[in-house]
This record gives sequence, structure tokens and C-alpha cells, in this order.
Amino acid sequence: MAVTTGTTLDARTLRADFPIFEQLIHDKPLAYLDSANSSQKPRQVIDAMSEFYETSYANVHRAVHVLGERATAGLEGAREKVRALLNAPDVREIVFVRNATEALNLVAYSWGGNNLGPGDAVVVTELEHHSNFVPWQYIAKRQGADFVMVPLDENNELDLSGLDQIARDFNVKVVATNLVSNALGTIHDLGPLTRWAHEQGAIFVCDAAQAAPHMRVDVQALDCDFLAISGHKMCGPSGIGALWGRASLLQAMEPFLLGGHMINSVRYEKTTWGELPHKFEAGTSPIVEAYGLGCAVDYIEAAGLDAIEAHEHELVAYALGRLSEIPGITLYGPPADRRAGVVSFNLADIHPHDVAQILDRQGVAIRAGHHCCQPLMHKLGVAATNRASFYLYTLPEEIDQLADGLYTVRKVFA
Ligand code: C6P
Repeated sequence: MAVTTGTTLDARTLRADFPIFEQLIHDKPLAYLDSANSSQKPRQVIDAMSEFYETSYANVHRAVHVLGERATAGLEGAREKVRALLNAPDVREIVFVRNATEALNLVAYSWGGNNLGPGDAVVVTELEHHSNFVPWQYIAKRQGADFVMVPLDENNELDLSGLDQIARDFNVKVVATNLVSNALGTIHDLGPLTRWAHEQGAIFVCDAAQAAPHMRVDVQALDCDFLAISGHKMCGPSGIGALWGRASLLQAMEPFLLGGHMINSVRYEKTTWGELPHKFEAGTSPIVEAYGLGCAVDYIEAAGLDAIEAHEHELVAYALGRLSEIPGITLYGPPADRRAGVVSFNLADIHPHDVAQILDRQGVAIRAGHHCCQPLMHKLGVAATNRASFYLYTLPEEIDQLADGLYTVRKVFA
């Protein structure tokens, strides 16, 4: 492995681990600035998954043969790595799911479906990703509960000044928010909101899809009750994510999906559920995907999460400086020291899709759209933004390539 543990990160060396960068795109070096959408994968993860298929693959938890045991050890080893990554107290609290969206739906359906009713309220924020907004909006409506949104202030920061009023008006049962905003990159100080949630007797659900790849996330320090991550955003494969939940809450919840593996006993009269985490893992697991996520955790831990965070802060500060020089640009989001590696912007009145398409011809990959944050876009008064996002393999020259590309976009539309 090319990485070394430490507080500084050698992005240039790390980049050599990622085969995707060995190609040209439109005859140009690839500036991949779409890692918040999905990260690229290091050879360590790709090779480990291939080797697993070649030497250790079988179904898990239900075979006594050697391969079944190896595969089970691979999956359960990955669960322990995710537990350690999140500093969860108990490995049974790590539930493998397809992605953060499924994790959040699991909580909304299983917890919300049994604990929400008329007079109760679910509180989300105006800058939630739809995956932590729509399931709550839906389940609140279905259960006859209220759905309340913490607004953003004029600086697009969470405006907590209305919390007292919310507490007076509603019986708050759930507070759900992200730790890092995918659209603005804001790293939230969740302490006040978590404490307030618990004062209300509510559970606190943290969407860490954009946090866990980029900084140390500690479920005990956050004092949350549930937390969701996606493997594909943190050097792991797609099709695997994890939900962490407090054991006492998970134990009291009904299962989300039903069928094979998640049972204790099945009779015509009655079925009983399996132990944690299996109660929430119906059917054949994403075996090699989970194993790959474990390898990805090894990879980012070896790079050092503090070092990754520091690297992204440097890149963001550089990007904000470079982009702010471009005439007609509007930048969204907080100062560099309070954001992860995300820069959202609009260029004059040029549609973000046009911007992204012209950049693509120059080898620059960014995301353009509403970023699954339509309430936020509404607040910003735009239909969409451009978004450049960074990761541990991102180099400053990719940001230069982006800036040069934006000057070209301006020329095209002049
Ligand atoms: N954001 C982005 O480009 P899934 O798709 O389930 O792996 O992750 C959903 C999700 C949940 N919360 C946050 C904060 C997210 O950013 C995402 C995914 C991608 O920003 C795709 S929309």
C-alpha cells in the first residue's frame, strides 16, 4: 500500500493507487471533481475484491464448508472494521444495507412506522439530501405526524433560533440531519441540535454519507441514535452501505425487509426474528461488496482521516481563491475552514448542465444539477448549481484545470 499513516497526506502518491487516472478523457488528463457523487476506487480495493471472488467466495452464514466459512469471516471482518471506523460500542449495531438511502429508509419505516403518530413531529433541515428528507416526509404523513423543517438563515447556515417555538408547538420524536452537506460542503456543529433533540425525548438521526469519507466520525462523540453511510463515496464499491443504530433501539424495532436469514424460527402460526444485526439483513448479503467496504476502510484509515480532512481544507481554500477570480461566478457555502471538499457555484446565467458539458470536453468531471437538494435550491433561488468535489487523490492542478475550463465556458458563451 502506498499510503502511510500520519497527519499529512501525499495525494500524488495516493493517486497512483487509482487506475482510473491512467487514462485520458477527450485526450486530456482526467480532473475528477465529482467524488461527493461517488469516489474512485484504489487498486487495493479492486484487487482484494477480485481475489476474494477467486479464492473465498460462497454464500455466508449458511454453509459449513471452507469457502462458506471464509466468506463469512470476510463479511464479518468488514463489519468489525466499520464498527471501529465509527467507534460504535457493539459490532451487532452495524447493519449492512445497499447505501445511505436504504439505511435512512430502514429507520424511517421501522422506527417511524411504530413510533410516530398524530401529535408527533419529525424535524429535518432545509439542506437535507432527499434521502434524509423524503422518507421522513413520507412516513410522517403516513403516520399522521407533523413534518417540520429547520430553515437556513441568510448565510445558508442552519437557523436554530426557532427551536424553542418548535418545542412548544410539537411533540418532537425525530430530528434528522446531515453532518456534512453534499450541496454546500458545510460541516455542521451538530452538538446544539443533538442536545435539543434529546431534551425533547427525540431520537437523533445523522446522515453521514458525506462525512464518513472525509473526516473522523464517532457515533459516541456525536451522541446520535442512528447514523448512515455509503461505501461508494469512501473508496469502496457501490451496493454497500451501513446503518449504525443503538442496540436498544434496533432491538425494539420491527424488521424492515422480511424473508431468508432474518428469522429465528418460522411456523405457520408465528415467525420470530433473528438477533442483531441479522434481523435487518434479509436475503443473501452483498458479500463481496461488504468485504470491499472493509478494504476501503483499511485504505482510508491508512491514509489517515485527519490528513484527508486537512488535505480537503487546503484544496477548498485554493479552489475558492481560484474560482472567486472568475468574472460572473457565484459561490455558495461557508468559508473553507468549515467545509468538506465541496465547492458549489454558478457562472453568470449559464445553465449548469452547459457548464458541465463544456468542462467534460476538457477532461473535467463535475456534477451539475439540484444534487438531490431541491428545498435548498429553492432557498438559493436557483434550479441547479455546478459542484466540484474533492477527495484524497485530488491535486491542485485539477482545480487549475477546472478554473481554466470555466474561462473557456465564458468564452463559448460570450
Ligand atoms: N449524494 C451527491 O452527488 P446513496 O445514493 O444512498 O449512496 O447516498 C445518498 C445520500 C445521502 N445523503 C447525502 C448527504 C448524500 O450526499 C447522498 C448522495 C450524491 O451528492 C448523489 S445525489
